[in-house]
Amino acid sequence: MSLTFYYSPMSTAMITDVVLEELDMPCERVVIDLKKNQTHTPQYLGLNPNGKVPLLVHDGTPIWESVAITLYLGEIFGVARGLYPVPGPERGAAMKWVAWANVTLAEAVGRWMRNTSEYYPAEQHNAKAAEAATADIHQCLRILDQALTGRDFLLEGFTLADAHVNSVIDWLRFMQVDLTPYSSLNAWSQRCAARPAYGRAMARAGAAVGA
Ligand SMILES: N[C@@H](CCC(=O)N[C@@H](CS)C(=O)NCC(=O)O)C(=O)O
Repeated sequence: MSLTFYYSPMSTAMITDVVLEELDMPCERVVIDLKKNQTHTPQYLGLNPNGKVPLLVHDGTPIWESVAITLYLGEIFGVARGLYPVPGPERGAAMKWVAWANVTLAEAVGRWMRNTSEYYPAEQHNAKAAEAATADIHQCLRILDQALTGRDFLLEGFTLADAHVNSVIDWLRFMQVDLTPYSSLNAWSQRCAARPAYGRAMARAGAAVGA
């Protein structure tokens, strides 16, 4: 079997790296330098026409989009390891949280960033839109905090659902959003970060960016 993972440290590709570590998957890792535009070479675009990381090539088949990659890995390699539930209601619950993290929560975070962050030109910022995005983010955080109250993980034990939701929470923390009001969420996020697989992925990324 051949598995090649194209990624950049401290990017959207981190969630896939964490999942590969959780699965203990032997794979070739190819670091892509976004500053050098390495996702826009003809060779790379031939594998991923979006010109983005992450990209996984499994036995010659390119798979892009982190949700697709991680669910694919979960289905093939994760069920036996308990990282992804067997088909049935528990799998539905896992998919629900993965979709929620990447569609509902990430959409609100992206909207908030477009209207507040220095990564986007100030003249494109809209105060009312920023206010609405902030309210939507905190509504999501309340939902998550409530779902985690009285339990260690979103499902029975750590799964892809936790890895995905926590990767968006990491993004919010990086953007210095105050998460302290959400105590169950914070305790859970610490449990996710204490996992050896998460530690290995972050240590590798940190070493690559000199953090
Ligand atoms: N929805 C995509 C987003 C991928 C994405 O935006 N990747 C960024 C890094 S965070 C990228 O590769 N940007 C390079 C570019 O646009 O040139 C996924 O989850 O895979």
